[in-house]
Amino acid sequence: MNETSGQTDQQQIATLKEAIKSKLLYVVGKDPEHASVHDWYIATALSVRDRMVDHWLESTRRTYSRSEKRVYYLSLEFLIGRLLIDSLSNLGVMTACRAALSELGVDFDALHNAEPDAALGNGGLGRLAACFMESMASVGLAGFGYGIRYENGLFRQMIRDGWQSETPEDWLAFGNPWEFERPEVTFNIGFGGRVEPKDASGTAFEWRPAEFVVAVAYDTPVVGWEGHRVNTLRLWSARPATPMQFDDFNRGQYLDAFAEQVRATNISRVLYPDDSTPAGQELRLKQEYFFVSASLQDLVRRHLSLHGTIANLPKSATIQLNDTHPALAVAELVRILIDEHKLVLRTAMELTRATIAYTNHTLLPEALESWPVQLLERLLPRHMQIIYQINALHLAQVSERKEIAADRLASLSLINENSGRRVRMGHLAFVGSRRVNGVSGLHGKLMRETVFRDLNQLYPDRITHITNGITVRRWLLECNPPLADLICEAIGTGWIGDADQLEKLLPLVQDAGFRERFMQAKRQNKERLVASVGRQMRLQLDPDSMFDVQIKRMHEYKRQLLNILETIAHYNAIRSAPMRDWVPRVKVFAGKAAASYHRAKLIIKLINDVARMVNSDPVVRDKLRVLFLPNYNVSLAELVIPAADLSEQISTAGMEASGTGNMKFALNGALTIGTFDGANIELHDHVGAENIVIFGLRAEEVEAKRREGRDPKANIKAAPALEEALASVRSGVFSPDDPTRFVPLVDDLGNSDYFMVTDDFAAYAAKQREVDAAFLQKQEWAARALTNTAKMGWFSSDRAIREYAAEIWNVTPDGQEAEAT
Ligand code: NBG
Repeated sequence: MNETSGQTDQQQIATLKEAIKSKLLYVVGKDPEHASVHDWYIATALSVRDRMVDHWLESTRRTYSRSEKRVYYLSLEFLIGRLLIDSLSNLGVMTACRAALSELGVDFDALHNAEPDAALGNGGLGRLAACFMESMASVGLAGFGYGIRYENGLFRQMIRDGWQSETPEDWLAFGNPWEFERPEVTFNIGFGGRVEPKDASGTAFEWRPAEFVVAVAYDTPVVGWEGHRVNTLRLWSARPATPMQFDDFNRGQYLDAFAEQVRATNISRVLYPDDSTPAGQELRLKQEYFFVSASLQDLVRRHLSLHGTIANLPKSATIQLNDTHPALAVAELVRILIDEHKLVLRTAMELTRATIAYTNHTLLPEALESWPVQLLERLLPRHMQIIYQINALHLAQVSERKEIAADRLASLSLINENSGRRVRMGHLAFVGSRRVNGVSGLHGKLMRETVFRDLNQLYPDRITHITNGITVRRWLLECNPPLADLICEAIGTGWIGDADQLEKLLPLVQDAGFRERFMQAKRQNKERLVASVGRQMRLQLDPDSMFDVQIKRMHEYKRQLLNILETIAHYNAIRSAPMRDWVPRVKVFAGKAAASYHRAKLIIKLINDVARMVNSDPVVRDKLRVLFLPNYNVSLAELVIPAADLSEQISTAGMEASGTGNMKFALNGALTIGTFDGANIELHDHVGAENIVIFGLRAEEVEAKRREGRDPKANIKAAPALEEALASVRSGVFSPDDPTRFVPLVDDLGNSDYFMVTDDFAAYAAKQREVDAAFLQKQEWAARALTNTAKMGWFSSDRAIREYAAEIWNVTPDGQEAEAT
């Protein structure tokens, strides 16, 4: 008997089969004989979605009837990936669905692969938002996500002759069976225009926008573990306020007729339009305001319909800003409170601050958002006015605090007067929030010491940190069936909803038979990857080799360059003594570089050039393979992570805010080689020093070295293997077709080496050889890997969400307002 449906398994299979057949016939409009795998996928997804709807409506009714406090998660990115397996698994109908499809003669794996990834995000920040949505539903919180329904998500990466090229990703090409369009839920979003006094008093103003765009809602149900709660992810799509210009059309001016339509729909066209041009920048700002305004109008309307007055908004709603992209929410909420609800600034700010909280995800200066005052004045004149008022109030409060030196005013101001006048969005978010959190212990500390040093002195209780987490449903149960089955057999299924129970595996670390089975599961995953690489890249890999993996966005601070240089040094070493007993390794890389990030793209090319040479060299065959897997996305991660033996988390210390890939690998029984950075530190604390390989400079050492001045040339001299590797890259050994291709890369390492590759190289290379030796000790390796899995419960996003609920949102899992902290 199945718990959620009350049906026997056989009944469930029969019902699903009928449902799928009926969807295929009446919704897709095909008969089984002529249906493509894609048709079957749509029919299956629609049948599964039906099963969510009852739970969904029930969850929504509960939220209303119990007046549960809602958590609104505002994020410009949700890196969702596929939803079929997630939904089947959380609804408990995975086995039944497989059986139903098999009875229908449909191959489940092919069907699964027909689902496109919803790639509405760039990397960790967007994936975190997706994990958090799933966890909010799983722990029973009334979470509600708001974002943009981009027609084109993150670009598709192609590797042509070793270079990255980008093409649009059209995940909506065949429709999206998971979403419900809500044509009746629309809001007008204004841009431009003027601000006019409302009356003679000169205190009340009205914004008269010059143009409007319409935001239309699309809802995707997000089902939590065991289907108890289904929350909503509401994504906004942009439509023109007026239909096409009929007159123009009739006069044959077809382009003019649709000009407004194009301008409006561009807002939800692509994720992260290139913002290196003024036009791109304006579009990005429009996207930010578009989704903030639609979301706030929606949530204020919902609140008023239930509570009648705006005064108790913080009792029914809490808004989490995922980075500064939604920071305009502060100005927009204050505007709504002042212009529409007649509050005075001070009260409006208090209410705003009681409602909003902000998560910071990076300290990299180039990623700290700021907008030119001029642009804001033109696009959002009323908001700019309000930002000035918030700033005046804020700075007046600063002046009252005698312990704050007067020369701090400039750095505390919301407006940066230094390089053209710009609004600091991090400051705006900070001033408008009750709590501001970092995403790991180190990151929280560095926030206090660096970007928010002065604001922290002013509001010492505001900054906190909550270490990121990952959902163990997607990142173990669903992506690693061999290991998940083994764990369930050993300790039951409780860990799926309560990841701390993974600790029950600890006694089994001593059990040789269990370790053996644990490594067999790893082996199965490696074989799955080997088969896929064999098919797609025509490269034969040996599953007995150590699979050493670095997959993440391409960025200099993440130091893929350090990894590939060490690979070259290792390659040289093998070539100079080919008969030695080398531990065979497969070096796996994958990741996208921003389209305009030339240096990162050059590093991709270097990896591919090295791969070509190494993989065609008979001397190192069986000892070293290098591959760059194209088009990294959530689905590829789900294939590669379970197959990894070694996880590369090697950022320059102090630069990776947290990392979440690090957690996924460790959960799946890979050992980490990493720096003391971001959540690697907490990983180290949880799994124990003996079960992780740490190397390199610490954050404070990086800081001190940068301050005192460094000599990268001396570092290179002191590390002959690095010197040799660099010399070969520089002289064109890997790029005979263009010998000077990598000269800028090598010269930069000798001159500035901002990311400290040369400082950490020797320590990294030495640790890699220790890892080789450790890998040969199969029993100990298995014990260490298993301990990693067993100790990862704390890194569940359920834990992170509970911490947000308790420390920031003041809400208990049953939706009640907790005692204010
Ligand atoms: C990223 C950090 C990661 C972190 C994720 C999620 C941005 C701006 N930041 O270290 O680089 O894990 O956010 O918090 O994408």
